[in-house]
Amino acid sequence: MEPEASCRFTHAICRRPADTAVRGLRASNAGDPDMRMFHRHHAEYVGALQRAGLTVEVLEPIESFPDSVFVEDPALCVAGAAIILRPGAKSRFGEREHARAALAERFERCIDLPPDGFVEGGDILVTGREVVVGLSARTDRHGVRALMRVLGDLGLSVRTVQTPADILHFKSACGLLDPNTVLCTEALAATGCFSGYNIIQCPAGEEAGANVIRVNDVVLVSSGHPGTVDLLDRHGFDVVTVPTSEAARLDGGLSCMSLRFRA
Ligand code: CIR
Repeated sequence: MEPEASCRFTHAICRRPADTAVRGLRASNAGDPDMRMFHRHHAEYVGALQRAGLTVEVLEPIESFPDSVFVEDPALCVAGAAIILRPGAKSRFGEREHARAALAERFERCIDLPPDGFVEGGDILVTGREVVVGLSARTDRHGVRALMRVLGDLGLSVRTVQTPADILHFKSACGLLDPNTVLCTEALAATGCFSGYNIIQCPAGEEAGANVIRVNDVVLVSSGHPGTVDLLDRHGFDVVTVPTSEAARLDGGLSCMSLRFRA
């Protein structure tokens, strides 16, 4: 894979939030999402991807899966292939059938991650040189071994790291800024998992803003993280802010609401 491919995309797939999202999973209850606001924010998110140059397909909500707006978790699109993952959250496992239905018609290579382990897309960071996978409460060693085989066949190398215990997904604490540069929390930087990369650390108190996404020439940052915006601006990144307060009530951020790829 060309290093630039980790940041340059032509298409994205999103899914509108289901009304049942009010019953979505969350580590601690900061209140249910306000669904009118969630829909508004989702539309802004889609608009930001479009302005970044992507053709965005917005799939219909799936009421039987409250967390299905977070399309990143049941699939991975990389190196021209779609991989149907195995979500580790019981209530989300069935989302893989819907991911397959959407991706099989768009990708010539649509590969089912073989059983028996679990992997969620939120634990996978594709950089310009490798695929970093964080073991977490949702992603286990069996799953990562299976993913290594599948990605190895696609010519990609996989490195396994440990997701810090207090966060849901590896990418809850980091995001790619360019093929060799990551934004991450101080705690994640301290683990050494990004040694060899350029690291920009989130300002203290703005850890929730670490989950940025680089889309072509811009970096999308969740609203409410002014220090992060300033910092990235000073490093020469073109920043666009997108509101995610309602997704955040369900532990969601920016990367989780789209599958981005080059067609
Ligand atoms: C969950 O717990 O699975 C959802 N409520 C949030 C998933 C967010 N996904 C992500 O950050 N990749």
